[in-house]
Amino acid sequence: MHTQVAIIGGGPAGLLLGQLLHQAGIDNIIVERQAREYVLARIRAGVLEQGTVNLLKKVGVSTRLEKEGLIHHGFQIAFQDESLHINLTNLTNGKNVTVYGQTEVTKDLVEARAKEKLLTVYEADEVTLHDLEEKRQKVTYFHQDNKHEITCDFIAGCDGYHGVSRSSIPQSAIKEFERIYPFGWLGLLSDTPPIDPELIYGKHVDGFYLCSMRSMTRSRYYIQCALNEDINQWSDDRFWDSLRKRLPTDLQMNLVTGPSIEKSIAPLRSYVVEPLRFGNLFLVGDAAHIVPPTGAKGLNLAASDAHYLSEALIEYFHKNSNAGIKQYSSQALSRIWKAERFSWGLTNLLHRFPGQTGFDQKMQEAEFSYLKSSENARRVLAENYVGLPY
Ligand code: RFL
Ligand code: PHB
Repeated sequence: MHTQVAIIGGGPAGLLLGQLLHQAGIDNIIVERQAREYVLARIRAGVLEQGTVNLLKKVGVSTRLEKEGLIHHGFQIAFQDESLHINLTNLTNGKNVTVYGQTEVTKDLVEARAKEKLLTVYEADEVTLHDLEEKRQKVTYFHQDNKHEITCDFIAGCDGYHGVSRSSIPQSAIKEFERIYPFGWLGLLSDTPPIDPELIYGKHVDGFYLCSMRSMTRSRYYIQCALNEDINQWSDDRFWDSLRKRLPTDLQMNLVTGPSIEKSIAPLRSYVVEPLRFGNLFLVGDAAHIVPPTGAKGLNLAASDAHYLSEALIEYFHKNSNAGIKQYSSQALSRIWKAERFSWGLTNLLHRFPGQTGFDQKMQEAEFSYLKSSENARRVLAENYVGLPY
């Protein structure tokens, strides 16, 4: 088989890139390690920047998003018993974010791809990339014990943090930057109405919490937990009790609890690899960078990377110009580092760090107090939260 662009990984980055390229008449094949059902069942992000929504509109997969997505004009930050409203729309000249689950984005993209009869190979084992520095590359994999081979002009590594793409690049050709946080997030999804129409990011002496949602009847909550926490030790009741205790007193009464649909622990990490290109392999999304989920930036960065790379490849195939693909890494990294800074800052502000000193606590309090007193400070926060321009 031959294709112009072989896309490794069928998560949001790979699927969106595939649609953007297809729309420009560039053929592509997605090679995905997991089964389709597994990919469609993953519960992850919930907040989409306008840029991400615009890209989904551009590739024609926004019907359900426009019907079911919840436009949020603001969110709350709670510090112990004090709350601060961040009015995104007023602070950013009319911008907002859309609450629509990554699970739904993935489903819409998978369906659009199937409708266009574009090839996605699911359950591909031992995916291996070859000849990355040659004019023509090769991707081999096993499917139901048979070996297959795809030749291509470019490879897009969209296979997440644990994928094969980044690890196919010689260590000497890249530089990695990383911060691992000494805690995780324990998330719970339930068919209960959200505690508030807006998201609440909170800080309590017990640690961070987030009240989010998927719809007005489905809630997503997170609490900061230890890294070595055993999920089996967390009954639903224990989760609800811990969350309720962290909420501002006046909100505790509003918490509606119910059985969990899903419960999982995610570690928190900041990570960037540079550059995003090796030969004719390009890294996109979580394969290239990880942000702690505090700023809701991971999926949105995957979308902006897909946008930049699609433009570069379109320029190559349509105008026979290398200029875009030469720029991809530095262009994407410029936006990535700003989102890294924002997510790191919000993580530092809102979490309880083990061994945190009185000074560290005072720094967090001073930052919250500054946000309360300065519209400029809130504007900076809002501008980053809605997403920096492409
Ligand atoms: P994905 O989604 O990990 O998809 C990669 C795909 O590649 C496949 N794969 C392979 N395929 C072939 N060969 C191999 N060797 C392969 N290895 C892996 C995988 O099976 C998978 O299908 O990466 P992608 O597409 O770059 O998308 C990134 C996003 O998923 C991620 O950044 C977000 O989920 C992060 N995130 C959030 N982002 C936001 O923008 N807003 C949010 O509100 C938000 N909340 C979150 C989050 C992530 C979380 N977790 C679980 C870490 C909340 C949480 C709790
Ligand atoms: C979510 O709803 O899963 C979510 C929302 C905002 C975040 C992270 C996760 O910052």
